[in-house]
Amino acid sequence: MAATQVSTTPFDGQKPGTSGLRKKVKTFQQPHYLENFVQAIFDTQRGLAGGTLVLGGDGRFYNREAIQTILRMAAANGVARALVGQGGILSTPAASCIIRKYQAQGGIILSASHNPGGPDEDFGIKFNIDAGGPAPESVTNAIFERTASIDRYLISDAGAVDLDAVGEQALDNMQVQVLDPVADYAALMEELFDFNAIHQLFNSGGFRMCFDAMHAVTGPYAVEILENRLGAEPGTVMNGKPLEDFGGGHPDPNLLHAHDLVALTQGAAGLDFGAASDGDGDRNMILGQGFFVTPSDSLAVLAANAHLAPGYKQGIAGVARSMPTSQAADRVAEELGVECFETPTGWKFFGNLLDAGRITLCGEESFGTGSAHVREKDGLWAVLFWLNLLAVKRHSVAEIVREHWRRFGRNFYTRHDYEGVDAAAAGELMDHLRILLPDLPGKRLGALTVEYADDFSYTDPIDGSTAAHQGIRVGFAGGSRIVFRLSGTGTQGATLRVYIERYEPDPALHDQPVQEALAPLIVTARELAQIEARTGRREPDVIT
Ligand code: VG1
Ligand code: CO
Repeated sequence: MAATQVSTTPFDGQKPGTSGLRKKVKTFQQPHYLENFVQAIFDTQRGLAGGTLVLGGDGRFYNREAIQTILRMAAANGVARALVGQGGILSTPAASCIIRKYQAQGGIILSASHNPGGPDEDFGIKFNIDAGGPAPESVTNAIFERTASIDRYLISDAGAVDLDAVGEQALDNMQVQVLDPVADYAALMEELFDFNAIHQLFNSGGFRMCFDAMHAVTGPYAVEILENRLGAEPGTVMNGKPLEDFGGGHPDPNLLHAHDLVALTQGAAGLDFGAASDGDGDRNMILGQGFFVTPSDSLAVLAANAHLAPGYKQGIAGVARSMPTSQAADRVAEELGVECFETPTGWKFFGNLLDAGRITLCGEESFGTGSAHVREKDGLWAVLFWLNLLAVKRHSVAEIVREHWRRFGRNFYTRHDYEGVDAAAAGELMDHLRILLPDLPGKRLGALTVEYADDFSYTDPIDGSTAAHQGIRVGFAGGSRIVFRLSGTGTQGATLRVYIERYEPDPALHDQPVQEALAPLIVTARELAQIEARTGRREPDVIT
């Protein structure tokens, strides 16, 4: 068998967004489309030749075909060893864990995360660097530039690898190792959390929980860790079988898309704990009985209680949150006397801070929480962290969060998404806001006075790299904020995200319904951005 060189021509728009290149499956199925992007990775990431590549995906439609193609290209490009998840499966955090553990030179993760899957839905590809995290912008820009001039790719004509047989195989001169996708990850979780305490909680008789894998990648991980190792009742994991189309659902763990799970936690007979993860296993949603923990609060609660989990008993070095994430974690960092960083949206911006030991925990409002144990956000990790807290404290989820609010105050928080908006109109809306910015400080909007207004830009404190135009921030006296940005993960039209936050120190006012507590700010946001006039939308499609 031999490597063949195939002539090709560039495709427009192979620019990775917030988290890799995401397009419709049909786009990826065009001849040479996947190959061009993958070759651009090999052409720019020279360390892969002679090195180790980790490869796996969330099991969505087209995963297996893409993996076979990438393996044949890896062999032709001189990769010495490929580590592949059995069945082509690796959750995003497990891929990060494996890159680090086996000191690979990088990894390719096939996923469109929380976007639906199937022949007419979405597919995605992402490159992770040797530290285990998403490639920084310098790398994704180089890959994108290469896609614009690519004229050939290399591919072996060898036959298919048996993805289901754990063990070693050869593909030309490349060694292919098919790995149990769960084992290394599960071992890492056992190092970080008190499995005995969680086991006892499960055996205490009074604790009932459910984990919704949403027919996505975390099914096998959750069954092994929660049911087999921790002794949760069989059936604790619902929708645990990964399906190519996620059962037709939207594998996004939020109140809208995980409604079956949410229903199980409602009412007096509701479960004590509910949790869910997304398509590729890096997001998490945490629920108590009749209680939803916002991801921003979850980060703050974990930061305040980290010392209760064995992996973090020394305390945390610092914490980081993406800019639109609520400022709840900032208050905890201040009290702990550790650094707090505000980064642009997307996990790639946490990598340098984690590598440098400046932060231990980080998170995003978009159901993402993680730590220095890997370089991706990690859904099951967050679930285990919460279970560890519950096992130690023996309080309910709601009690833990309410106690946190009493101590630190509550950051009321909501995100309103307007999906499938006309892209030109969305761009103009953002331009309109940019024009308003210089005149906003000092102005009264509704009952509040604007303190600052800017288009967020970030300078990485470790390597000095910069990222501009990361979202419009309008901050008010007293700590309230409105943030506007356009999504970088969609595949159709534009998605406008409006993030709204208000700080409330008074415990007597902590129980208001969130949308009510934020109602005046929501009106201000809509008026300021002229959302209805510019998009034709009166109400958002998704509220989280
Ligand atoms: C969204 C979230 C962002 C997250 C990204 C990837 O990006 O807002 O916080 O990092 O998805 O998550 P955007 O650009 O659409 O707002 V995942 O679970 O898709 O890897
Ligand atoms: Co994801």
